[in-house]
Amino acid sequence: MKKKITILGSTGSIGVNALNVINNLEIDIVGLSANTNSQLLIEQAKKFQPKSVSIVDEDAYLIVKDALKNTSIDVLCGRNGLLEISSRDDVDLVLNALVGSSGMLPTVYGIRAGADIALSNKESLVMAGKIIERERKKTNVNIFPIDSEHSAIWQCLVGESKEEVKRLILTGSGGPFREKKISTFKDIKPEDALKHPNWEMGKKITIDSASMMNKGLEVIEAVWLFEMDPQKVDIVVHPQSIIHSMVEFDDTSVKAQLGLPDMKIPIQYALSYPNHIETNWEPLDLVKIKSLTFENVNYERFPCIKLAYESLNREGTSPSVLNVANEQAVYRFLNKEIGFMEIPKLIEIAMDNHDWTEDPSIDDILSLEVWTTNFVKSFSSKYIK
Ligand code: MN3
Repeated sequence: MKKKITILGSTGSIGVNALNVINNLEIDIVGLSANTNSQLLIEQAKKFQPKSVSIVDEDAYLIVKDALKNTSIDVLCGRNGLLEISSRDDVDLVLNALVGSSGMLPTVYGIRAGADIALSNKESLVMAGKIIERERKKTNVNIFPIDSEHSAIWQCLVGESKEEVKRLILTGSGGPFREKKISTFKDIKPEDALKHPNWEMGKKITIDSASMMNKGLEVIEAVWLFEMDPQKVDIVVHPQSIIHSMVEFDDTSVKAQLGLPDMKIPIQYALSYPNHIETNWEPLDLVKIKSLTFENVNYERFPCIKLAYESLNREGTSPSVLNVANEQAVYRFLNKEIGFMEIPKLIEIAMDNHDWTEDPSIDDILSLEVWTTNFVKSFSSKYIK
């Protein structure tokens, strides 16, 4: 029987890749969602004939509604439309490729509706890891990571016992500023940060890669996905992005997963698990790559990583605030309102000043999201020391 799936964020880079990948697989598209890109959503809807589509932007909704008026496809609108399409009980799997904190609730709703989640939206677990773990166990659904590092760890753990894992080793490319003089970091412009050496990604995640906050968020993601103690999750810088991550076992044996840096591989594995399905993609040629190198993380250069570990240390609401503050600080940086090195400073100030609680509910996290957003948006950069 064909697997029935919904793709949230189908017009973004992960969503588009996912729709390319499913040509290899036995899959039925039940729902598609987009934020503002009406033209691409219309094209995708005509090609894949889902039962429903949703689009957040209201003007874009009118365009999609009109274009699909002679079809049986149901067109939903706004944040409510997105949540409705996330909660359908006739899907086997929801692929969440939304960007940022707004992807958290759709993950929770998908789980509550009994769907497995193929999760590219790492912010879901950073914002609400504990709640998502709890909800997942209640409905007994799976979360399959669509993040190259977590897919690598997942593949390394197949057939292994988690009790024998000594540590997870996340690899990170180090981004475009791995070798840049720290004294010149204050002059970094959005254009500089948007150039990533190995991966093609959206704007938000590209800035997160430049600040290495992306790696920090991935540490938190790994803690929840693999139910691992934060002390057992390490990072090593690996500029070639060929080893996607590793697992070290108690006997010092290390397993790694390798591949060219192409998101199609983790996307397909999340949809085809436990199988590796044949493709015509370019194979990894290690002789051509010649050398793989490794370095320690420089925390002075990348304070965002330290903040991510610190948020895990503080537990409770701290990782949620870290995540939302980072998102808002990144937008302010992209708008040229603050400098690159003010991103971690704003996050730290928000973490220190929020109303901390140990075991927040979804509603607590949502109100904290509003608080943090306003706090970071309105914080005058002249007070950042
Ligand atoms: Mn990643």
